[in-house]
Amino acid sequence: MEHKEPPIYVTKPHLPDLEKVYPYIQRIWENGVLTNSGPFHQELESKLESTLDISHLRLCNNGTSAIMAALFTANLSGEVITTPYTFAATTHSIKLCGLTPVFADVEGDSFGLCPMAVERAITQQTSAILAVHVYGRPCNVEALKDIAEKYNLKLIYDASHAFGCEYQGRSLLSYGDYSTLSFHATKVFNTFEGGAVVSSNKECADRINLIKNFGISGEDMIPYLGFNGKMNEFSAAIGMLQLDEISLILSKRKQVAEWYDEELIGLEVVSVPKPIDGHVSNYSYYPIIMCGEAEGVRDRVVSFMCDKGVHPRKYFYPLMSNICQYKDLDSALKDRLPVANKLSNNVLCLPIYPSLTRPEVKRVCEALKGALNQK
Ligand code: T4K
Repeated sequence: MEHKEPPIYVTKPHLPDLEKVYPYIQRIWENGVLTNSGPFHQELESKLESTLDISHLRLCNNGTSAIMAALFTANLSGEVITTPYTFAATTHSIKLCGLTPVFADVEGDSFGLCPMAVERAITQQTSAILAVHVYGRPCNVEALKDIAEKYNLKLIYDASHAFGCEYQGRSLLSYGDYSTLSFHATKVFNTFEGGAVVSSNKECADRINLIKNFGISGEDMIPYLGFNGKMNEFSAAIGMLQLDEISLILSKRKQVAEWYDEELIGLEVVSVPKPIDGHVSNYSYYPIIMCGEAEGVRDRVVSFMCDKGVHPRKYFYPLMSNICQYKDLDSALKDRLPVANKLSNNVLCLPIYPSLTRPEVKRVCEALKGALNQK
């Protein structure tokens, strides 16, 4: 359908001024070091650790290889309990590492794994829990830690959405044995493609370094199985520039979220997830949930909005337990995942990014309200 105004997509990457990029490129050309832990790579690692107030961060070439590096390093076998309400990268990483994903349901408020459902899914074969801080909202980290300790399981967080988030006065990345980050173009902090693993101790972080470098520890030593998960110098340089502007990026995102909050007040058919006590958000996504059970409403809303040039996204649909690679794992799966199925059919994420303007937010909300009036 025709619409005159430019499209508004779910996100738009923040980019540093091109003028600021040139000197960094010049330094790469002068150094001749393009990858394999070059000077920008090392600088970015330590700058990220100090900015995020964490230790043991190791850069990777994307968020997926960060998850795989964590799974490999944790030395797992058998089954990994995980959430179906996530991006394909989480579940596929488990399978690609030769492990079996076992889905447990999520909580309606945090969108993260439900601890009781996790405990019910534990078997003799379980070796780890891979949870996701969906939209940067913290999982029930205390309960998951208790379960992991009780059953001697590794606890890994896919924290791809959680850059800069805090929970109970400390970085959300400091919970669990490992937290993995994505620095993809669509993320709060982007290096075009990129990612990182935050480990709970130096020994594991050192091992991540080996795993993401083919398992090589020296010219004549290859003690581990590994792959190429290294970040290149250009991405690391972009990361340095993005980090200089991270406060501005986060405050602009917060402003956009507040505009939405104002615009959506009183809209009864839609609910906005409530803030979680003790959580400092990075406003990486602005999810809304269609209330009521009417099937297909969310999809009609999305297509109506797209016709108006506004492109929200159904993060996360389809649910990972419903896609062909995983749906036959367990015939009772669908019945065990009522909350995840409901969210997956009713959530949409509205556009949010630092350069989104107030009139654009109004346009998004008008398209949403128009769609809701149609149904
Ligand atoms: N774990 C979780 C929980 C994740 O959400 C992700 C990634 C990962 C792990 C894996 O991390 P990486 O290996 O990717 O580092 C996007 C992203 O590609 C993906 O990184 C992200 N999650 C996911 C939630 O969203 P798509 O398929 O929606 O991307 P795409 O290309 O449709 O982009 C969305 C919108 O962003 C476009 O409509 C326009 C805009 N855009 C996108 C790109 C790539 C731009 O304006 N410029 C760009 O360069 O998956």
